[in-house]
Parts: sequence; C-alpha cells; structure tokens
Amino acid sequence: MTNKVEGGKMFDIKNKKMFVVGLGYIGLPTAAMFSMAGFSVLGYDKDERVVERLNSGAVYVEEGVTELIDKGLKEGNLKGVSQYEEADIFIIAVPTPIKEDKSPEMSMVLDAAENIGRVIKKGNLVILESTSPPKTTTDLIAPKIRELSGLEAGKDYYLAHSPERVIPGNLLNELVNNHRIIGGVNLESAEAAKACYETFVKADIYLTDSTTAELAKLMENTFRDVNIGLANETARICEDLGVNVWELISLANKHPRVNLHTPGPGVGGHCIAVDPWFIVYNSKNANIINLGRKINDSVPDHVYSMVKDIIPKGKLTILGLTYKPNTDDFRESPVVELAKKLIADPDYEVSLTDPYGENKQLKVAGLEIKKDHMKALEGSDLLIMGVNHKDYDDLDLSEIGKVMNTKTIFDTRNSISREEAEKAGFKYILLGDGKHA
Ligand code: SAJ
Repeated sequence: MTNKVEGGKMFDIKNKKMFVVGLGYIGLPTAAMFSMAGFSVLGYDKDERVVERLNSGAVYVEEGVTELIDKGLKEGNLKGVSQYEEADIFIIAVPTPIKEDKSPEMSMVLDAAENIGRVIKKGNLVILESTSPPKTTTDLIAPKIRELSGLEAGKDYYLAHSPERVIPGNLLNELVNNHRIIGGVNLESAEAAKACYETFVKADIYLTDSTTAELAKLMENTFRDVNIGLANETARICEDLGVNVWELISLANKHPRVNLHTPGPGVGGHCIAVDPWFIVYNSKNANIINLGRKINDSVPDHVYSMVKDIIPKGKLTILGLTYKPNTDDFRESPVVELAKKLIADPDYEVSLTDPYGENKQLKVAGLEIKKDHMKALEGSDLLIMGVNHKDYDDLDLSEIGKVMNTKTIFDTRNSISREEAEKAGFKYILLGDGKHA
C-alpha cells in the first residue's frame, strides 16, 4: 500500500518500523494491533516495570487484547523498550489528564514530542492518539519537534492526530470496528496515517485537519458528559417534585428523538470527566459544557447528603467502587470519592466491597476493599449500591438481611428491585425517586 504525497514523495507502509510511546490502555492494544498487521512494533514506556512486564508476557489488559499482545511477542513483531530510537512511524499514546485547577496537563505529550524530535528523520510519520486540547498537534507537537530536529511538519515529515475512541470493556471490538477520524497538518499527513490504520480498521476512516479531529474527539465525550449532567439534574428535579426519575426517563425515551442518559452516583474515569475541561479551558463560550461538568462533579456530595438523611450514624457498606460497572478501573471513581467523604465522617464506620478490589490490593483512605460482599455487610446498618457490576445481579437479599444490623438499602443505580427488597424486609431508598422519598 502506497500513499501519494506532494512533490512526488510517497509514504509506503511496507516493512515499516513503528515506535509507540506509552503502554497504557490505548498504547498497548494499538501496538499489539499494528504488530498483527505486519508492522515491526517497539513499545516504549517511561516506567521500566511496564516494559519488563510486557516483555515477560505478564501484562493483562482485557479479554482479547491480552491474547493479541502475547501473539505479537511470540511472533517477534512486538517488543517493549526503555529508550527512544529511530523508527519510521511514531505513535504518541500517553495520558493527558487535568491538573488540580482543571487545566490540561500536557507534560507527557510534550516530553514525547521532545524525545521524538531527537530521533526523527525526514519522511517519518508522527501520529498523536492521546485525546488532546485543540491545536496540540499544530501548536505544541510541531514546534517542539522543529525545535529539536529542525524539521517542518507537513513538509519534512508527516504529522497527524488520530484520536482513540475505544470504550474500556470493549477495546478490541471498538479498535477494529469503530469509525476513525484522522486529522493531518496537511492532507498528505492524514493520508499517510490512514494507510497505517486501514491495515486493521474495518470501519470508515474520515480525513480532516488536525484541529477538527482534536475538537471532534473532545465533543464526543462532551456530548456524553453534558447528557449525563442533564440526567443527574433531572434526578434532582424529580426528587424535588415527587417523581421517580427512572420511570420518567423510560417514558420520555419512548419519543423517537429523545435519549435521556442514566443518572447515578457521578461521572468518573479519565475521559468523560476530563475531556470537557479541555474545551472549557480553550474557549470562553463553553457554558453548558462548564455547567455540565460542575453538575456531574457535585453528585458525590449530593449522594453523601442523602446518606446523612437516611442514616445519621452507623455502619455503612458500599457495594462497587470502580468508575463504572464491570471494569477493574478505580481511577477517578465518583464512588471512591463518596467513600472518602463517608470514611472521613466520624459518625460512620465504613466497609468497602468490590469484586475487582482485592486483585488490585487497593485501599481507599487506608481501608481495604473486600472481595466478599457478605463479609463486608456483616453488622451493617445501610447497604449502598455504588456500582452495579454483573456480579451483583443476583444478590441474595434474604441472606444479606440476616447478616446486616438494620435492613436498609440505598440504591444509586436502580439495580435492586424495590419489590424484592421490600419483600425481604428491607427499607429501600432509590436515588432520584421523589415518589417514595
Ligand atoms: N455514566 C453515567 N450515565 C450514563 C453513562 C455513563 O453516569 O448514562 C458514567 C459511568 O458510570 C462512568 C462515566 O459516566 O462513571 C463514564 O463512562 P462511559 O462508559 O460513558 O465512558 P468511558 O469514560 O469509559 O469511555 C468514553 C467513551 N466515549 C463515548 O462513549 C463518547 C469511549 O468511546 C472513549 O474512547 C473514551 O471515553 C475515551 O478514552 O475518551
């Protein structure tokens, strides 16, 4: 496969060496995918333990991806490295979090650009995958590479942004089957990047400029965040007006053009709760976006005040603490935030349980997360349903009732049936249910 370039130059992907910067939840699957597609892939991470784990075949990402990585390692097309070196294609897949003041933390992207700038040669291709604020490709990466190498993006080398769009929990499927947007600093750069991705992407690949691609990715996550904010605000309105938000949403969504999202204990993870801030930071006109973020960030406080109303003192057990159901990722979880508030409150004794907790040997404010929910619930006065993992689909409420001190449930997910809970002798309180408040 060969790509046409201005001035008669060609970008040929045959036998190309690829260097992937960042072996996280995007970098690793992407590196593995490209190694399967025939590229010779080196995966770099500044954390040497990550590189060692990769080379010893000891990484676990999620089903399907892990097998792909193992295959790449065995076939010799994938290798972890701890030093930057020359390559034909560089992919930047490093984290882009926010700082305390909600401004973008771009030091990892900048560091990658600087190191690539030291080894880049004419005719190379650089692709930014990390979700980034608008103009990162043109105003941050290109100048940094120019400073170190003297090379001009779009003239001496190709530079493009190809934002990742895969959802944790369904990585492999979405990597292959999601449409891709690729934005180049010029068309040739976008086409060069497309030539790489079309080796494994089965869906459509749309070409644009790099800033549009950056903003499009941010808007996708912002769309979701603002809609979840609307759902969370609707829950509060329903609590005020004596309406059950879950019933209301299911009725409103019968309209062919309405799709109200799902309220809950807050919005977490390192994407939806982060990316809208990149827009707020870059445009003074981001009003709804700013408000949506603030509404979603305020939910754990509201849930905490509901707990205070339900039971002012006693032993609480939180079931599920990850940032969303059926993932083992506890980062930026609104339920962890809630747990911290409750642990800090001297009126409560708190117990935490999550099916993924013990594997990670994680602690929240010094408290361990037990795997066994029955043990965690012993002597409890309140069961708080924080994250409705599949493991909690068939909770045995009558057995749970036997080990608890007071039989009360506070469900932030609408995942336990009121009827069954009440039949088992529980008092049942549901977030967003003004009807039974
Ligand atoms: N949530 C709700 N209500 C909803 C949907 C989600 O409260 O109706 C909460 C979840 O519980 C979680 C948070 O929002 O705390 C985010 O979860 P998510 O499943 O919406 O998204 P992520 O962060 O796991 O992945 C998103 C995806 N973006 C979109 O769906 C637009 C994914 O495709 C992106 O690739 C990913 O962000 C990313 O890396 O940017």
